[in-house]
Amino acid sequence: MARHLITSAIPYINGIKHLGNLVGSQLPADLFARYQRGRGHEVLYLCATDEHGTPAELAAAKAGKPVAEYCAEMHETQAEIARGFRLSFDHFGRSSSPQNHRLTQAFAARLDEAGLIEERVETQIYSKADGRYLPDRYIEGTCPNCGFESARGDQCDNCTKQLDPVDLIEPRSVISGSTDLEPRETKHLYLRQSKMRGELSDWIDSKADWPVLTTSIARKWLNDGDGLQDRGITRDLDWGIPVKKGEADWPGMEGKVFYVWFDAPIEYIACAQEWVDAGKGDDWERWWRTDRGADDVRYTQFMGKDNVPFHTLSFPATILGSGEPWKLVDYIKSFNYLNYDGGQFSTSRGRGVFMDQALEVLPADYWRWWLLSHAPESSDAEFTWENFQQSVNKDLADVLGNFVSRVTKFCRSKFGEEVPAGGAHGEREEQLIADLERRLRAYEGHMDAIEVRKAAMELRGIWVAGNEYLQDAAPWATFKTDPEAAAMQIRLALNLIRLYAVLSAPFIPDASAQLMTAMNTEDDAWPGDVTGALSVLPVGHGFTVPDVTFRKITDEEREDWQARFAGTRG
Ligand code: B3M
Ligand code: ZN
Repeated sequence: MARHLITSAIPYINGIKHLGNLVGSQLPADLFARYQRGRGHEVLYLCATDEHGTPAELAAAKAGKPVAEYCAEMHETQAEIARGFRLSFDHFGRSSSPQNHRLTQAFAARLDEAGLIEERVETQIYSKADGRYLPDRYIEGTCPNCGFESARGDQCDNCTKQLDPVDLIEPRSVISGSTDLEPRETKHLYLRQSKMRGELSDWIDSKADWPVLTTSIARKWLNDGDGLQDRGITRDLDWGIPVKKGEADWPGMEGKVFYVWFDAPIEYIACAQEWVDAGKGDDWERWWRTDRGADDVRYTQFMGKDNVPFHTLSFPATILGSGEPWKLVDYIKSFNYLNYDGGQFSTSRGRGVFMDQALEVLPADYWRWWLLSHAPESSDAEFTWENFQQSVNKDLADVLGNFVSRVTKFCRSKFGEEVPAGGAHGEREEQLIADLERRLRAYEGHMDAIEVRKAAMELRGIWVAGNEYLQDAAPWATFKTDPEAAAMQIRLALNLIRLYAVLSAPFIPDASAQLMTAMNTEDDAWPGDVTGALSVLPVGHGFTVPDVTFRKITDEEREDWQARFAGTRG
């Protein structure tokens, strides 16, 4: 039995995520976790909310709530929606946890001891009225380039020019509106990751099996001259993890917090501690410490391409720099973007389908199937309602759903609600079994390699093979001349339904559970071979006809939804 540690990028706390976010991290990670559990392996699948940084502060201010309260509520909201999508986290933690505070401060102390932290003095904008330094996004003013009056400190939304807060004409605080701003000197900590270029470069070079998308982004940052610059890991904010050297104060760093991208990946480890402290597990070190057994663990991370530099360079720099025996990631699966109906998903403009809305419209399995079977792996992908309707109606309703309904209903009407006895397999059955055997191995191969689209295609092929068999065998016709043979065909088909439930569970867990219940079995063992799998339900085994497994999407619904999600979410 292998052991799989699986993490998906931890979503920002500042709102509900859209389907593009979902398919780029949590959903494929869940697919892989379910698959590995199904194969009988030990899995620890962790995710959390990413709760620090200016986006969290700004979102809380907009909601008119204290940040801590806002984060606690939004964490619950995101957890609830994740349950709705059947994301099977072993724990859904919080980067603001006490465990992450302690661990982040401990990492900073270790890096300092290793000579990898440098204190630097720099100039930043201080607001006297607000009594604080203002990060770029907290400053607005008139754009020197186009005259737009609400340009942000980092960029003008009107002409897109990249700005520095000192460029702005009549700069003012976003918090108070005060124009009483002045540049002041302030001290910050820098992680000297440039000292680790060689080590990081060797490590990336050793990952010949990684997706090109992952390694090409990592190499670009490594080799882009200043890609691996030393990185500021502290900020002048109230909300975050206080800068400390382990448990000790850090002179000169009072009132400062760690940068969100420093503490967020450390939460992957802290989350395992939270999992233990919540009473769900008893040993986190065997997953994370190579001196405590984690050498045997295979660690896989899932994320969108924009997160790759932080996971291939910054976080490994933290881990390697600490000099402690932490587990490093073995495989990084990254994704391109999912676009929405001729444009981009937009959180600010409410364009596209957000996770909560998706579940209001249709159950999780419909979305899971479309998203996974169209995962943006080799290039960006696009969600359109036409394509969604077509996939659902064809793959789920016509192919899988229809097979289940025809087989169970025919059996009930001719043989009753139990697996019928009958003759031996003939040539057509042997041919089906050989075909399924080949397809099963291909499916396993794609799932092991986390080739999500190819795996979905193979699974669909497995469903189609059953349909074609049913069409050729035509038990309804066979029954008229040879009821024994028809019984054998149906016995095989009923067993095929159970096999489909087992194989499809990582993609469509609810439908899979429904089929298992209908087939009246808890035997969800992954098939050793197809012949064996097709004799699990013995003659005389009772079953029931399930309700409709998947319904079709009508043209009218499609048009309604298209209009409803075109923009400006309330
Ligand atoms: N929260 C960005 C994102 O959700 C960031 C990921 C952190 S992973 C440690 O895309
Ligand atoms: Zn401008």
